[in-house]
Amino acid sequence: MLPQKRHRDFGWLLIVCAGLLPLVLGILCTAIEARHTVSQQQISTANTLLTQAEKMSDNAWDMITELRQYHNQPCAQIQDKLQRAGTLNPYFRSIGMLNGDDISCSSAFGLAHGTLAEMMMQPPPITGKAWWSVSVRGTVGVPTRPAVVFVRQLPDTSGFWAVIDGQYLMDFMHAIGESRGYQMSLQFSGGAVIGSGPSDTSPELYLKSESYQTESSRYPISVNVTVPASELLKAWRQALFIFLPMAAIFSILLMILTANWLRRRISWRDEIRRAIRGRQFSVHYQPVYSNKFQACAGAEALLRWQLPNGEMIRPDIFISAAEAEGMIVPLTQHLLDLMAEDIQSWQVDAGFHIGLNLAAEHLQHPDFITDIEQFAARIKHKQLCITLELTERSLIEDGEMVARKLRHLRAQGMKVAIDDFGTGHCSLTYLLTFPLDYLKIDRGFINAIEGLDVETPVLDAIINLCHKLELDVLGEGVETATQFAYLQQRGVIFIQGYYYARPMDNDQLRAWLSEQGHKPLLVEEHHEPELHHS
Ligand code: G
Ligand code: G
Ligand code: MN
Repeated sequence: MLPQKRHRDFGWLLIVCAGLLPLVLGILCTAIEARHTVSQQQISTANTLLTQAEKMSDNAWDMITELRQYHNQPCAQIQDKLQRAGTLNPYFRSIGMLNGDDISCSSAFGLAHGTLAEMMMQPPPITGKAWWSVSVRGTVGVPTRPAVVFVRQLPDTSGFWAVIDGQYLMDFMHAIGESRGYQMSLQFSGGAVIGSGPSDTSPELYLKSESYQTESSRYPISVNVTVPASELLKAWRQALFIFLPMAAIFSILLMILTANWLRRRISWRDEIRRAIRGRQFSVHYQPVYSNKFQACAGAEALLRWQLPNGEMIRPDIFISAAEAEGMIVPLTQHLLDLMAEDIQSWQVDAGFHIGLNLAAEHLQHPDFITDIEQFAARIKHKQLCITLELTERSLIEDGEMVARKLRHLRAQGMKVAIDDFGTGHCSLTYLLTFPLDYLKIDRGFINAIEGLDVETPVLDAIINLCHKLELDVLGEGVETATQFAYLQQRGVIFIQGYYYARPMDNDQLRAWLSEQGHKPLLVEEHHEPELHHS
């Protein structure tokens, strides 16, 4: 009972895990998705801002190009025109002319005095270029509001300048970034920072604020957009809000599926246990023909499961279920009990083979030797030859230990056969290292036989291999006279299949043995005999 209980507890854990899986995956995916969405928006916002700043620069340089028509004219003469141009065009704080480092004319102050450095409240950048622009903290007229100064110096000492008010840029940043809480900043030629947005960048949970910086290819403008952690969190929460109901549904579905699956698993175990107790299992036996003795040389035991309502459960289904749920050992032990009971009623010659199928797991089991020895002891007086049928898979897992056990049993006169040969994934080296007596060629290869004179290369190779290794060969699933004759011609000693006899229950077997067991199998030449049911 204890292992069963542990199984159930483990089942609950499995159901909880199944429920958590979609949630955890969902939370991770939405976090990644939110971060991705936010950074896409961030990049597109930065580019929008950059484009706007470039457009303003275009305007400023256009304006400066216009100003060149006033070259060499005295300020008094052009002051009105400057004033009009500076006021009627958008963005400009002021425009004007230079003479050396001095302002020679200004749309705001007329015949102003003072130097360029005084107006922009900082020394002009040393660029070595005739064209330059720089962002500044303020200008003499408006010292507390940032601005961008554009200057064009001519080869003579004169030049032109324009100042764009930073407020336009700040308003623009505000308009495109406020709803998303972005902090944005912009610099011309690494000058003063023109920025907007909250300056709070305190981390939220484990999220950090994310910055994105980009630069113009046409002008010395750089733009920085920072998304505060709180915004990332907000985007994540929004994604979760949409996703979580879906995840919850998945979660519940997966939990129901897992619970169902577990119940089915547990019920297979219980069903098999109950069926053993209720004696629903029985053994059928399929005779094996020997070409050497021209008579039945033995039989293979095949487990059958009939429900109380008469329904049969297919062996491949319940055998693999039993293997998957750790029930194959008790089931095989039960098989040995049933066989020992049946065999008591047999009247067969000494040396009659009785084949039984063993699962890989049973070979690994500590009780394996004892189980087989007890069975052998119970039927000892019948002097049968017990043949252990193993699959290729059983030989791969812990081969050394299995080989030791097989050697031990062979020393007591038992035989070892490889069942379904050619269907497992195997390296063939085990043919040399394991103590073997028979190879049972899988019926797939027998099916490939097309006619007596048509070669069947793989089958022929297997048969030759057996002859070389001095292993006895058995052909499984022989259904037609052609297949039978083909195998007989190539020296296959043992034949098993519907063509010779179907699997039958114990009473039928006894009747069959006494009636037909000693008769040779004659191949009818011209027509395929119909298969007769057992
Ligand atoms: O005739 P049949 O449908 O019985 O066999 C289906 C499969 O079940 C075959 O591969 C056969 O080897 C396997 N099988 C039948 N009886 C037993 C058994 O008692 N033990 C094991 N391990 N396999 C069996
Ligand atoms: O894997 P193993 O050899 O133990 O399987 C024997 C299986 O082959 C059993 O299911 C048995 O009923 C089936 N069997 C035996 N003879 C024939 C046959 O001639 N044709 C077919 N299709 N199955 C057969
Ligand atoms: Mn078999």
